[in-house]
Amino acid sequence: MTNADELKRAAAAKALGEVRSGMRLGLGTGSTAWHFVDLLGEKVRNGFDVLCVPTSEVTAEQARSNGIPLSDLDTLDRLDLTVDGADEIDPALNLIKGGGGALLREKIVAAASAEMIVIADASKVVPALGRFPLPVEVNRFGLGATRRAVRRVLDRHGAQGELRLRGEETGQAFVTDGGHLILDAFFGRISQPEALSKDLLDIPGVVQHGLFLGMCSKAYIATPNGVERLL
Ligand code: ABF
Repeated sequence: MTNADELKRAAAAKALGEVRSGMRLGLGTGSTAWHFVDLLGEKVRNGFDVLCVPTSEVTAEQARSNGIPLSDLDTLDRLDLTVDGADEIDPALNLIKGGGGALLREKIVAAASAEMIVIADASKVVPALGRFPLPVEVNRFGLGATRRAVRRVLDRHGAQGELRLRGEETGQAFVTDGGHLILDAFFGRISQPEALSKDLLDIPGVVQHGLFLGMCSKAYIATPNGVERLL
């Protein structure tokens, strides 16, 4: 295992320490969440009783192959806890997520959870959000109009860079589990995340965006000197 993987696994192990038998869990997506699901699988095989809702088809497949029982939010009303990764974490635990393309399901699952814990290595902690491009999930219909509307919002919010359709450079646009597309918005620094969130969601073709504001209650951040807890 690489050093980076060991750090991710250490953060995942801390979050696992908060899981109790009988809990209903949201399972995140990405390389850090992968370690959490892997470690949870070991506990389940030793008799731990959990029922989980995955945030992507990839995580669902990993959970199934680990013998972790799965359900969905049609069947379950509320979840006790969601554990997920992030692309950026600010000092107030606001997040940018969606670099892996699973932001819509991640946000639906986190919103249905009493608590959300983020696991990450220290490279994800930033003084202000925006260095990582903000993913904006959009409907395929009317892409051109939606893209222009998103561009106008970015200009009003001082975005410093371009708006890219994910995958366009390869000639094959990235398609989410929900069948949507992703526009990546290059900011540099997002000075008013709440206002930006509202302005993006006001565009009819925008399905969701990767700003997770006020949703995360705790983060376990792995550093070479150990795992730190941010509250
Ligand atoms: C998911 O995985 C995403 O929201 C985020 O984009 C990404 C983080 O991935 P990793 O843990 O691989 O850095 O949580």
